[in-house]
Amino acid sequence: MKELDADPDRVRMPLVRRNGTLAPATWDEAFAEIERRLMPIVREHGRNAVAVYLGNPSAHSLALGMYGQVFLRALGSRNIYSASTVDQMPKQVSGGLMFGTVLSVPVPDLDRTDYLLMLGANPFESNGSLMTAPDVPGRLRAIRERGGKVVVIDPRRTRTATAATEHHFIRPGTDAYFLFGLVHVLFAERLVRLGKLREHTAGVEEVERLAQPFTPDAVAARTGIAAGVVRRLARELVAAPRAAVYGRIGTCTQEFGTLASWLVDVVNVLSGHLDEPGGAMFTRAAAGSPHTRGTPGRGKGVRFGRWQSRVRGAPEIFGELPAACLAEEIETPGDGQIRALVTIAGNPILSTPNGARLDRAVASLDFMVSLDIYVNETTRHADVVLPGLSPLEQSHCDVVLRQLAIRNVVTYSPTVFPVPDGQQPEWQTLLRLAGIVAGQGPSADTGALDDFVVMQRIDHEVGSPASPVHGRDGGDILQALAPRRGPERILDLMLRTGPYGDAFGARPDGLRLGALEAAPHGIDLGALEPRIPEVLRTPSGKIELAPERLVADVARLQAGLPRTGNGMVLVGRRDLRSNNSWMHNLRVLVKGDARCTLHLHPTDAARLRLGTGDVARVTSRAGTIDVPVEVTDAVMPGVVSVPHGWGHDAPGSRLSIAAAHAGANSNRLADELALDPLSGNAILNGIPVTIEAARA
Ligand SMILES: Nc1nc2c(c(=O)[nH]1)N[C@H]1C(S)=C(S)[C@@H](COP(=O)(O)OP(=O)(O)OC[C@H]3O[C@@H](n4cnc5c(=O)[nH]c(N)nc54)[C@H](O)[C@@H]3O)O[C@H]1N2
Ligand SMILES: Nc1nc2c(c(=O)[nH]1)N[C@H]1C(S)=C(S)[C@@H](COP(=O)(O)OP(=O)(O)OC[C@H]3O[C@@H](n4cnc5c(=O)[nH]c(N)nc54)[C@H](O)[C@@H]3O)O[C@H]1N2
Ligand SMILES: [Mo]
Repeated sequence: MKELDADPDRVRMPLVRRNGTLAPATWDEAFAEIERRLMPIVREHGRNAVAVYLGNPSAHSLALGMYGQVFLRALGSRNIYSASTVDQMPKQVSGGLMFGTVLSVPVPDLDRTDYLLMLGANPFESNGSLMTAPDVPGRLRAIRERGGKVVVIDPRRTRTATAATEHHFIRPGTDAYFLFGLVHVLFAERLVRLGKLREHTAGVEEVERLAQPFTPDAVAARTGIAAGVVRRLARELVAAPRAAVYGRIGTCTQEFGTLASWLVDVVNVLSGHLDEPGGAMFTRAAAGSPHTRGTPGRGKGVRFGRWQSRVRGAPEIFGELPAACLAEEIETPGDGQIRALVTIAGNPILSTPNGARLDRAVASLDFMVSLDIYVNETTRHADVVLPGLSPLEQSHCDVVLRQLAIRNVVTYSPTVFPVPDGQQPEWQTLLRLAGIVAGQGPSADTGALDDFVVMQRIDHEVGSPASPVHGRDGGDILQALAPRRGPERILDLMLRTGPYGDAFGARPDGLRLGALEAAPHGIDLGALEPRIPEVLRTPSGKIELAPERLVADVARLQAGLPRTGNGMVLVGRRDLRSNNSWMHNLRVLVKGDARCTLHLHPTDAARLRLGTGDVARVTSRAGTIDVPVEVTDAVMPGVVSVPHGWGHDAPGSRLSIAAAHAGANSNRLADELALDPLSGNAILNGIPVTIEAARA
């Protein structure tokens, strides 16, 4: 935190491109430049000509999360892209279809479980993900200490796997087969335990029928996990009084991402562990959760595929398009071509497939604006860079990830340092951008816009029959939120109208931001509690175990069952001292041995005549990179691993320390044409590659 705060390379004032280079400018100059360059594009080519890419930190920042949406609504473009389609979109789709909202994702009740089956996750490096808690490694160790069991399925023997009771290598991209194998055994051996979920679950017979071909023997050949292990794990899962299955990056960013994500929860349901203490449960977050809103137990369900991307016809997904389509939408002429791009806290040239192609595409844009704290591989192409703040200069409440917390908790951190002179909070930056694209010019009154934004939210609350403030006077509520402004005002409104809220006086002991400010260590709202059927928002009011769109994709899975390819495939990995692409300019995190290496199994190394320290040339359909080899039996034979987020050698970026630890961009190998069809998610694991020695 200190190094990030003090980093001299961090951008602290707006930059505007003048004669080809990014030069310091005032905020007024920067917004004037955006007005001057962006609005003619909108007028001449329409709103879809402006694309937005939202990066990962926009899900972790109050300002970006709340006001990013305001900007998107004001812009009104269909060309919205985000890191979600190189990450968790498959889980959002499967959970949405099964349980009814875009964030209906059950999380393992880590502190009470006796048995955790974990696929494609490495919390000893990542500390979790769709499972939010401090010290996840400690909590995993505690499972074993209380006599429980942790089973890890991963093509690499990770630190998490080493600390687990049991680890099995799996051929990348085959988790759906393995999980269907478990489902097959549950039915074949009459182990299905629906318990109290029986009356709330539809589609059980359909799942039984679908699982027929996926016998333990059939899936063993495909996955590399022996049939006996599949049978035993299925029996153990059911026998364990409290058990949960959890899948993460490795199960999402792959060929069958949505099917694998679905089957994780199918197994949770069939083994009797969904919505049970110690099983896979739904968090009841203090703010922002879609499944604490509306009518309990029933809803509209989720909608996606409402339109298609222009060039490839890829599906719209919860209001956005697959990030892997961005380059072609910039490159391909015609009506609706992207001519301008706004990136918000993202580095898609390193994070999304075929980075080299995207790099060229982005360089060809007519205009680009980036909200970021660095000039990096992506933002170096911007015509205007609008700086964010150091984390110590921003208040924080992780509204999104708390919705996946393993306990109902809420915390709020005020700013540590004031906003320095000449800088401004990002919510104001986003409001000024919203003002520009709404046609109000470059100097819109952000105070008035902010009042308008909060009033819209208040109107929505008082007009919603399910809201605890339904029918109240909106003006009174606005008054009660004074003198707060910006994200704090919206957060207070969300907390007070949320499931624990004070409902502006109706529940006097209820939650409000003031209570959080008085509780610097946060407020514990208790252990997770069973929430079915109340949590459901499907049109049927049931858990949809066999949603039509998922069922339709099973044919594709079945078609691949006999496949036996024995070529090399690439997977990724994370490291504790790295965070995607943007923590590499901090000396404390990059010192020591190089992190960006190719993990190669000894038998493959011998065959390829490569040793530790040699440089390998790795080639896929999409591209080629050279990476130093690290021979290790921690990776499965036939599988190699390179971490993503490296490749800091681009001219024009301003990352002096990262440049000295450049590494290679593994996403030059990821294929932008290969998507999980249901979610539009990129396939970042299980990429076919060839490997040879790089010529010196
Ligand atoms: N091959 C492969 N590729 C992957 C993955 C993988 O496992 N394998 N993982 C994927 C996943 S899970 C993710 S989430 C994506 C991440 O993809 P991205 O979000 O595109 O990339 P990040 O590296 O997280 O970039 C975050 C950016 O936000 C900036 N930033 C940080 N804090 C702030 C702030 O407060 N305000 C502003 N304005 N900017 C800020 C940083 O400087 C950086 O440029 O990568 C994906 N790519
Ligand atoms: N230190 C650190 N922490 C982070 C991040 C970071 O970059 N660094 N990134 C954050 C972000 S944005 C996210 S989304 C989370 C991700 O959180 P995790 O998913 O826990 O993170 P990974 O370490 O990428 O773990 C994915 C694992 O999947 C394995 N894998 C690859 N392919 C397959 C497959 O086909 N099947 C199976 N079963 N496994 C496979 C990989 O070998 C890897 O061990 O981490 C977050 N936390
Ligand atoms: Mo992520």
